[in-house]
Amino acid sequence: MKTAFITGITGQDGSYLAELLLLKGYKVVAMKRRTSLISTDRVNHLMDNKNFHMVYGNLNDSGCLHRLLIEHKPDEIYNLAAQSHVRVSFETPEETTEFVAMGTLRLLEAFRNTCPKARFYQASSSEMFGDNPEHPQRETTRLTPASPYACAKVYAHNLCRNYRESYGLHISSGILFNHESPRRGETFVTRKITLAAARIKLGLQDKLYLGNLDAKRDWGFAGDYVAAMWMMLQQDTPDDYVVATGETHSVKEFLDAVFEHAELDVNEHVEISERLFRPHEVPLLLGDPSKAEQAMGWKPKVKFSGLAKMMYEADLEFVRKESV
Ligand code: NAP
Ligand code: G4F
Repeated sequence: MKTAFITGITGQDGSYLAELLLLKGYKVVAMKRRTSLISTDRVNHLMDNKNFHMVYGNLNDSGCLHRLLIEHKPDEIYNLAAQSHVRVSFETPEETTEFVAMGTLRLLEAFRNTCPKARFYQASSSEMFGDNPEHPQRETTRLTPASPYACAKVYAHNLCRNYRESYGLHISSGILFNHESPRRGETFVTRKITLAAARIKLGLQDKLYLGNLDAKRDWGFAGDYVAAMWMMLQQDTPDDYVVATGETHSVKEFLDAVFEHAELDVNEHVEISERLFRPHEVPLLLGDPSKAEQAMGWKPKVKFSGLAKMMYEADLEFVRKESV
């Protein structure tokens, strides 16, 4: 039985990845940090699985990372933990850099020193392309990060390549474009829209405040994207891969798709708030996933309108249950 070590288990991707690895017969050792409120909603359904082990740890704590890797001897390490909100990174740049950049460095050092035969996945991001107008973006596109979050991800991405080349380690980075799901954090724009639409539909909310509706993103489904993470670590040779749908849509298009499906009027319920704009915007992300498709046979199954409907329907159900 293979052992996988996952950081960021309480997040969207951690929960889908853990499900996938358990189905594949892995023992999953999942690291969570201590929080004052319970944060395990997305993985509570896995707690009774005898192959799922939740352990406390933090990317801030080198000693703890070394101890965990020595104790559990993973075959695969998936580094998903991050302060992952781009706008928040402008408000907490040091904390974001500490977790995203230095946290990755600490985990890489623990990996190199304790279990160098393991394989390592790094959660890199399309945000690293920033405001580079060249598109579609691929593995070779120049990185021009446009937020403290993206700058920290570029550091971590480069460090992973450097450790791979310097020490011959099996490290792959997935340059994942935006991926969403009913488990997406409530402050990311897709989930903010689907949750608000569900609440408006049920008469529990009237207004939805949004920022820049013109930004375009290449939105896919998180369940599809965690499969690409696993596939990367099954390759004989480590490498970096863009994971995307190859389609881009504006925030306005996502809003319209959800409100149309919900039979709601955008003009009646949506207002623009300057507060929600960013100091520096990434105007357009569009990925070219052809390398992942050719090398690993990876293809996204869920596309834009299916995603919008899936998320709205799940939120309608969620809000109905919450309000009884
Ligand atoms: P998410 O839902 O925000 O989850 C982030 C996870 O990191 C949470 O489990 C969080 O724990 C944990 N974490 C934060 N700081 C930590 C620390 N210091 N020590 C240990 N754990 C810590 O993010 P996601 O959407 O699942 O994304 C997973 C990874 O992919 C992230 O690295 C993100 O930057 C990257 N990424 C995401 C996307 C996307 O569209 N979703 C695209 C490209 C790259 P708490 O629950 O305690 O906060
Ligand atoms: O949903 P978002 O906050 O995601 P963003 O900034 O693209 O970042 C996400 O995807 C990255 C991959 O490209 C990940 F690396 C990162 O961790 C995260 O998962 O914002 C999407 C767009 C932006 O252009 C933003 O300005 O939506 C626009 N937007 C408009 N109104 C809003 C809002 N974003 C948020 N969060 N909230 C709004 O009210």
